[in-house]
Amino acid sequence: MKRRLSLFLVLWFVLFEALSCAKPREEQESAAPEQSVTEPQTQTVTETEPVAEEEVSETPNWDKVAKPDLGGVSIDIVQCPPSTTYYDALDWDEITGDKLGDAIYNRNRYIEQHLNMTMNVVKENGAGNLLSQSALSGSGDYDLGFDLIQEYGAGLLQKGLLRSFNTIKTVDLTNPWWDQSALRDMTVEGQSFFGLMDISFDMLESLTVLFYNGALIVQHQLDDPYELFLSNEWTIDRMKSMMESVTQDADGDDRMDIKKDRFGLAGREYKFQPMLFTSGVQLMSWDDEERQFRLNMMDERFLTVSEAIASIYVKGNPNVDYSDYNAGREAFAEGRVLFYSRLLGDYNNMRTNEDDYGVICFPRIDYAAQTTRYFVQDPDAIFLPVVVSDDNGDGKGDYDEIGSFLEAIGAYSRDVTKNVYVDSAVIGKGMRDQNSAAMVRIMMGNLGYDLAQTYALTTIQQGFTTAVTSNGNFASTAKKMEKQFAKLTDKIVEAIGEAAEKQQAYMD
Ligand SMILES: [Ca+2]
Ligand SMILES: [Ca+2]
Repeated sequence: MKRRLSLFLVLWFVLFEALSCAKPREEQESAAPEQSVTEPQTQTVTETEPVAEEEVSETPNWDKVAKPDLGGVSIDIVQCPPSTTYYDALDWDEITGDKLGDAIYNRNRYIEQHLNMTMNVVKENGAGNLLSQSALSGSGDYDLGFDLIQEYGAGLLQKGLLRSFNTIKTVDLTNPWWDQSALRDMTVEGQSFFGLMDISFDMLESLTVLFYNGALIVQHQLDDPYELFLSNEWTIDRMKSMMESVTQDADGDDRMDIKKDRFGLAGREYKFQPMLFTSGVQLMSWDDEERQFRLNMMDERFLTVSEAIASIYVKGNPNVDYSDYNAGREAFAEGRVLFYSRLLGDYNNMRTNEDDYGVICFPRIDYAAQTTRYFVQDPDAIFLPVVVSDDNGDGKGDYDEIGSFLEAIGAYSRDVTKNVYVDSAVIGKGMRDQNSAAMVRIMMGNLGYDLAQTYALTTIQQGFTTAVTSNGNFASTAKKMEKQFAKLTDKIVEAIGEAAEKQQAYMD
């Protein structure tokens, strides 16, 4: 059984990879006529005929997903009021002329019509708390919540208020619209409490990236970062030497000031996670065989990577300033920063930049790692509470209906809405060149999530960050934290065990 399941997973990964590497639609269209001219028609027909219907469909996922009549239920989702700078809204009240906003609005109405249901998105501050109250009181006001994972995920789980998505029989988590990277990184004891899927684009908006200044690259005759990436030379050392050649005490007062001088790197440091992920290591992981969390800080490769990270981020390095994010953004806008570390969604704030800029992933320590991932910083997740409403009055919470809704909207978003996000929101407005667009697509195909963040293990995160900034001894820091790590993670394993037991009762 287990082997068969993993074979399915492998197949899905292959399919997922194939989909995410697919050429943009324009290229496919322009290639098609040429082919029909040069190839004999008969050959084309015999080769494609059996699956022709499926291949021409622009909505292959939507075509095959179940679209049951949900009998008029209302699925009530609580989320925080949408950010003004990030695309995290699950719904809008009306058509406004914004391409992505309208695509989301139209998607939702389409799903409502096809499934005979209402999608009711309630936008309130503290959505995670409201979901908590709804489940605790048993009112079932909200069928789903959508909020920041670090702020609410572990809290809701430890209060026993979350139900794993794999307990819903209408949900199939191997479907590609469920982020397979998130499932791989965050599934513990076979339970998946955090919904990262193609209903929102917040995990893409929350992808950590480096924006780079194109003019400085030219002026200082530096290599193009994307070319380095393509030739497997985009390493932490390479980035470091580029940073060094740009840094300058512009006003000559012998001190570096983010408001005046020129820097190799500025922006947010994200607890130094991005380069761990690109280098194929993680602060902590779940060990399925031992059934416990592991702190990886003493592993040899983790130490090597951490020391390389510290060589950039250690306090006092004149090439770097991450003390003031806003000043860093201004310095980048003014052309005084080579690399600016921020979330992908921050392209919205950069349209007034003087110089041309591009997007590149964080570099890695070397190209030995086969498991490069691109770190997603504290995304919004979908939470499924242990109490939901029973709109159709069959005496059972409407879990099956919620599951069918999520599957349908995920399938449709993957086929239609996600393309609008990538093509018009990210690439059409923000990314100034094709290389950046290609880079973004590569990153989106392999996201990475941190368990210390997911379970809000702030003291563990803090221990690591202090070791980095002080260029401290990682092994001795890890040794000191071991006991606390065991204590904290035992509580999580216990909470997951209790949640699993509780939901077993619902399923019987
Ligand atoms: Ca200065
Ligand atoms: Ca019901």
